[in-house]
Amino acid sequence: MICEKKKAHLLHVCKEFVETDNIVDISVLKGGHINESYLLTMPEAQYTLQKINTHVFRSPYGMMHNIEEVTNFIKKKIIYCGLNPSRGVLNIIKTRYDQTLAIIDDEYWRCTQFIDKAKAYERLNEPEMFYEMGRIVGDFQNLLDGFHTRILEDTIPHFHDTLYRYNHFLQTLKLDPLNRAKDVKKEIQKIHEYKGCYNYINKLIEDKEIPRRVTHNDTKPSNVLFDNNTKKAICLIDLDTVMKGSILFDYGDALRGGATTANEDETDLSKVTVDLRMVEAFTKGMLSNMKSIITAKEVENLFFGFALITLEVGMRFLDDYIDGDNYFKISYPTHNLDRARNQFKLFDEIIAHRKDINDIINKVLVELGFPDDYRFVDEFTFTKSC
Ligand code: GN1
Ligand code: MG
Repeated sequence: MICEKKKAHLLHVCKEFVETDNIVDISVLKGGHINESYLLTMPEAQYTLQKINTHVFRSPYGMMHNIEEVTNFIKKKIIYCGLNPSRGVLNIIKTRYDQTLAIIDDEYWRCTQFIDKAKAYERLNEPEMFYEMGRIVGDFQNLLDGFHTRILEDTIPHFHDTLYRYNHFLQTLKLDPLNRAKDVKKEIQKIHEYKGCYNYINKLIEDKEIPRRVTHNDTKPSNVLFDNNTKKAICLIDLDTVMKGSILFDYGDALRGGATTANEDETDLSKVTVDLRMVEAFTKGMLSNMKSIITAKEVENLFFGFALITLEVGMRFLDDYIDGDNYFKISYPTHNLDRARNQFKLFDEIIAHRKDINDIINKVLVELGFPDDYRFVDEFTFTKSC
């Protein structure tokens, strides 16, 4: 339910994008830890209206610049392939003055077309659907092949720079504004234990061992749209974090959210483990669509991406908990701590299933006919001193 005061404010915002006399309905869209989202229903179509969280996105215009450049590029590729771009990519609705953002009372608002007869799911329970997600994550790379990373701004600098995240965590620990650190010593210890691993992926990029790509950076299942009739994945949504990065994080983040047996905030940790069927489904979908793009070095490090992003996200939840919950939206006081513990348990399960996961990756590579040098070599262990 939206209160009258809020409704009046929303109508004021809507005026920038649509003819308010024709509005059929406005409702809250749940999901997402950062922005505030609403579903706007008009006679001709539905739209997503969002208030940008400027505490997180300090450069909203930079973010919209990235989204506009990437979606325009994808649109052209889709048209070139003779397909329909209205269902294959996010469509930004500009303001009446042709702007990507409306600034109202110091708030930044944007509007995008809500693709009809399509749906995003918080959890994907069927391997077939997760395979589809893998296919669309791979397709995102295909569609952006030829798009130069230099066009993009670093809208959240160091977003997946795990070492930077660790240093930030150390700062938060030092400040410990609510005196919470004393109660989470075990969790803090876990983060310290693996500090030797945090720079590994970024070093691979810096040393040009793996390519810097245009990546989505938030590939959770709820950020994929599925066609209601065909159940095929149509496109990736929530392009807020599109920046330059590594496919290892997009791969890992997708598994973190989709190949776990429990929700991100499940507190019964005995329920949290890796669903190997889902690992296989996603890996198959993604690699089948990236055969001509992904490098052997990237393939070799897919497992590492899965493990590292899980620890990184856990670290960010714990950082925010100790900091006083200023970043992620929470529903109760220890929500961020519960999320962190959940991610640490998932990390332990990933490590425990290392051999199974790598066997799956190798099996998929053989099935898809990748050359022999595209294999996971089980020499590298995610050790505390890697
Ligand atoms: C945030 O807003 P949402 O839910 O799409 C976060 C991601 C985290 C994710 C954890 C900009 O994404 O990095 O992985 O929560 N987005 C930002 O669920 O920080
Ligand atoms: Mg997001």
